[in-house]
Amino acid sequence: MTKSTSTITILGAGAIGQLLYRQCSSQINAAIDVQLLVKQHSTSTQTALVFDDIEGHRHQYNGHVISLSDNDLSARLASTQLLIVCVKAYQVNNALNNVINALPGDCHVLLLHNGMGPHLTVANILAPFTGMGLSIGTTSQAALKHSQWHIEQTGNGLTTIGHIQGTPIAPQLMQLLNDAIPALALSDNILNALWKKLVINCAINPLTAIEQCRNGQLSEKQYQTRINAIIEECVTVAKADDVVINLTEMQSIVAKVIASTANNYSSMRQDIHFQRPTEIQQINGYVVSRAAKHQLNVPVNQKMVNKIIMIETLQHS
Ligand code: KPL
Repeated sequence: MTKSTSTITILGAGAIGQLLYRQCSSQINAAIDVQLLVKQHSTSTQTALVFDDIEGHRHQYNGHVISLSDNDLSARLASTQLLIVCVKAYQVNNALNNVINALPGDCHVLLLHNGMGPHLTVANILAPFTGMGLSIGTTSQAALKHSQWHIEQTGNGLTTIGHIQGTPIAPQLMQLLNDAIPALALSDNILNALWKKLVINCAINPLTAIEQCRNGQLSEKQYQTRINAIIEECVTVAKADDVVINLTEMQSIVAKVIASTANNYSSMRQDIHFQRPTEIQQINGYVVSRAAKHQLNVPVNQKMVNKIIMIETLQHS
């Protein structure tokens, strides 16, 4: 790694973590560097990575990967001014707790994961670290992980970031993110953007996981009643949470995402297929828990949660 004054550390080497690493590392300069932080990694920090871009071109390059189990973690993180958390939604709290004491006191944390919920607890984790700021983001970029260090970008899309608390992301780091991530937008109403992405995930993810199908199959007529019911329930709960989303607009967005990602497998379909834990609690489960808070009934979202939990339980029994 070249000598630099600031480092962006990306926590989590899933498909989106590696995609952001690729995008940010193509913009590094003498003042800003980027590294990937993973749970376990060999002592070697230069790792051979493969990135297939959306036009089908393959890029092989060396990436800077460090491990949470590194004895010298604090030194490795000493210049981290921005930590981008790209782990699964249910791993966010643990991942952050594991790293927080090794981060500099003025580091900014950006959460970028599917689903909702962790922002409610992360604000508490960060509370004692008064110099640390928090932002949340959501991305519609899509990538597929073929093997540990080989990803393929499968979709372009908007990435939206919103500042939640504390000092905002430093301007030079924001500039790098802007140059690195195509279609990056700043939002002063990030909860609205997160809810919209949540509704998309609520409608697509559990059904494709239950059916073990590609997203495109959901355009068939047999799914429309369930998809519409899921969306309607979500919009009602969002409203009770003071987030206004237009029902017709949301139905058309979901239909567009199904069409534009027709060939993709959703992340939950993949999780069930590979017998990994899913993010159901942070997707339809979040809607169910917010509905309970407002004494609303969301039977179709509840059914999705029950079915996915049943499949996960059967897989692990
Ligand atoms: O975000 C996604 C996911 O798979 O989690 C969608 C938008 C459904 C694309 O597959």
